[in-house]
Formats: sequence, C-alpha cells, structure tokens
Amino acid sequence: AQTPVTATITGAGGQIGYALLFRIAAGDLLGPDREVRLRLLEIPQGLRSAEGAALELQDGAFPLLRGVEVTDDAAIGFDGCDIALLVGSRPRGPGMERADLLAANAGIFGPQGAAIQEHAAPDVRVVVVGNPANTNALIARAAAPELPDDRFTALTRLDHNRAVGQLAAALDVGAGAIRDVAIWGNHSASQFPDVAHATVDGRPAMQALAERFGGAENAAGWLDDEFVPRVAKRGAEIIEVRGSSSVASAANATIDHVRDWMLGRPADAGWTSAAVVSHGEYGVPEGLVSSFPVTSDGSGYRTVEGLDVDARARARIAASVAELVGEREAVAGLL
Ligand code: NAX
Repeated sequence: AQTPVTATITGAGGQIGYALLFRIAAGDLLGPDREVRLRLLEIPQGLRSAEGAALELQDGAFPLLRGVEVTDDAAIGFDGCDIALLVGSRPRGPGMERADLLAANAGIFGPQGAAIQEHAAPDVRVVVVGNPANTNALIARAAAPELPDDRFTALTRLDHNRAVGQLAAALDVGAGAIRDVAIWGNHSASQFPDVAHATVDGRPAMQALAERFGGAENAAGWLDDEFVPRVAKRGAEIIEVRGSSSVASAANATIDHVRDWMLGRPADAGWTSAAVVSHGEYGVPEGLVSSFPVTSDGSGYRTVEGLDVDARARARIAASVAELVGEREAVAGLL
C-alpha cells in the first residue's frame, strides 16, 4: 500500500475548513485508494472549533482517514506535510486599509512559508485560499527560498468553476460540456474570466453564444455586461443572497485544484485555471502569483502558452496584473 499522504489545513476551525475536512476524509482529494493524515493548524482562538471538527471526523469512521492532529504550532502542523492548504487568514476589520490587510497577512503567510520550508516534505505542494490569496502566496513563496516556485499556488479554481457554471447555464448545457475557459490575474473583482478559447461540446463557445444571443455583437455585449462582472463579483452575490460568504463551493474548488495538481487532469478535460508563479508568460511580471490557464499531468501545473490574446483581453489582464503589482509593492518591505 502507498504511504498515507499528510495534508495540513490552516484555519481548519473555520467555515471552509469544516467543509473541506469531510470531503478530504471521504477520499475526494486523492481518490479511493489513498489514505490521508490530517493536521489542523489553528490560532489559539480557533483551536476548540478545530478540535470539535476532529471529534466529528472520528465519528465519520472514514476508512481512508489515518488520523487527525490539532495544533497551534506551525512546526508540528507542517511536519512532514505533503499538501498544505492555507485557508486561515486575517479578514479585513472595520476601518482597515488594504495596506494594513496586506501587512497583517504578511505576518501570517511569511512565518507559515518559512515553517513549510523547514518542516514539510521536500516535494510539498501549497495552495493559498485565504485572501488576499495571490499576494499571500507570493509572501509564503518568498519566505521559502529553498523550495522551487512551482510548489506555491493560489486558488482561482472557484472563479474558474463559476465561469464554467455561468457559461453552461447561458447555453443550457451541462458543465461537463464546457472546456478551456480561463481566469487571468488576481482573485479579486479585477480578474478577467475569458471564454475566447472555450468550447462547448467541441464547438467554439463564441459561436454558440452568438447563436444564443442573436449575433456576435450581442454575445460580446453579454460577455462584457453580464458574464464577466457576474463571475468577478460572484463572491459578493453569494454573501448578499446567502448572508454568508462562499463555503462549500470554495472547499469544492480547493479539492478540484489539489486533485488535478496531484493526480493530473483527465486527457480530454482541457485546461483549468490556477494562480501560479509567473515566469513572464503573457507579459505578467516575473514572480507575481497570477492566474493563468494551466494544464496538469500530475507532475505540476503548467501554464498554457502561445494563446492568441487579443488587445481587449490584454488590456483586461494588464489591469488585474497592475493590481497584483500594487499589492506586491505594498508588502515589498516585508518580503
Ligand atoms: P473563517 O473566518 O470561517 O475561518 C478562518 C479560520 O482561520 C478561523 O478559524 C481562524 O481562527 C483561522 N485563522 C486565522 N489566522 C490563522 C493563522 N494565522 N493560522 C491558522 N489559522 C488561522 O473563514 P472562511 O469562511 O473559512 O474563509 C477562509 C478564507 O478563505 C478567507 O480569507 C476568505 O476570504 C477566503 N476565501 C477565498 C476564496 C478563494 O477563492 N480564494 C473563496 C472563499 C473565501 O472567501
């Protein structure tokens, strides 16, 4: 039998943590043959909640779950960790400026990155979910200089899945019919959800949209006025309707992100989206953690290169990337 995988979840006492833990224990992360050890890393205020989740996990009698440990010590939490799900972060408090938020989170993700370098398995893979996710990932990455760039990612899979969901609903097809949607840039309202290369049942999505909306111009109008803002602001819509932020969909996207990264995507599944460390692809400055269309064969996420990106899309990507540059500048002194 394969050795169990150790997955560390920070913020495990929070809402997304609660949704994630049971999916992982049920085998949704790595399939039905792989045992998992869970490490729940919290701050002292969150320990009781995480301990409660650990009790419930035991009560699930999950055949693949080899143990659960709860701690507020990063050295223990990341010891031998194969997969680090960094969910816990500092939310924006009343009157808090963006720069204060970034700095407060640098104080979390810097030490966590350093602890991962020191204690985790050498081939650890890290996904940052806690916001501001891209820049938190950049900070963690900077604090772990001995680890390669490709170990650090941030979650934009929820944005990707939202885009697929919107497109599928508009075209009245199942989500499985949609391929090759892309999210570019920051996990924020500035992101660019792009369907220029997408297909629906093997046909260009732009063609299907033109039929659906009565012409290419109307389809472009729907994309600009409805699709892009709805995807980019979906988090706010969920809060308004549900009275609480996205939880199960965020946990689901986190599972999708890690599973595709570790196991590879099915050959016919096309791309997905993930925020990865840029090496200058599509003019995104090196070192930024920015969302790109990516593929995975199980050895790592690879940016899809050589796509034809038109001037309008380039401008939208550049605007989101400019926001990431601003975030990096705001934390520059802390890296
Ligand atoms: P909760 O407030 O329910 O849970 C956060 C948990 O993190 C708390 O239990 C807290 O004690 C813990 N925590 C705080 N600092 C910590 C630290 N230094 N080490 C370990 N644990 C720590 O928030 P929840 O709804 O679970 O959301 C978690 C994060 O996900 C937030 O930052 C949220 O903004 C972010 N999201 C990111 C998404 C994405 O697509 N990237 C989408 C969903 C979500 O908004």
